[in-house]
Amino acid sequence: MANCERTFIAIRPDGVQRSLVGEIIKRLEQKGFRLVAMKLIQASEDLLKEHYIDLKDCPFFTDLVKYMQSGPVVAMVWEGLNVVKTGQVMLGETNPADSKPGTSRGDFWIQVGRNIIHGSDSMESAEKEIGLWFQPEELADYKSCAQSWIYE
Ligand code: IDP
Ligand code: MG
Repeated sequence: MANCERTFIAIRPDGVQRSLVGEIIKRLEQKGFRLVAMKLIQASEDLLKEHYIDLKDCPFFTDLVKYMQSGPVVAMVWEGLNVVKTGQVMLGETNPADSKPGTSRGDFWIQVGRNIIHGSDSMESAEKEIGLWFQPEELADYKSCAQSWIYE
């Protein structure tokens, strides 16, 4: 079902250190997306290298993994209609200059290597990333009582 699309969103170590966890979760909650899983985790090097495997040949790969390991990350799964695409729009762009006010990156971030948040870029990456960061039993199975007020 389209309303059950899922994405992986992570607040990165700088987002945690800068006390943006509540603000970022608030935005996703208020939008109407459903929180399916969440944990504060100090990610291992192996997990991060696998997570960013597509970027392994980029010159910034080592720094990226180091940055993601520099503190805990809030790993989450969010669900809803078009959540992958809409989640990305809400997060903002990779290039700081393109991230518009109103997006999490646009409002809270200046430089590409410290951009506070990650979101899956496609349904395929979402599925891969959710499987990488969460065990199936960590995904909560519950019905949101607001469902019929959010969807027709
Ligand atoms: P995204 O986070 O907007 O999806 P990706 O292209 O998937 O961007 O890159 C993953 C992460 O790698 C970025 O969030 C950023 O931290 C880092 N990164 C991307 N491009 C650069 C760069 O040109 N210099 C330094 N770090 C970069
Ligand atoms: Mg990406």
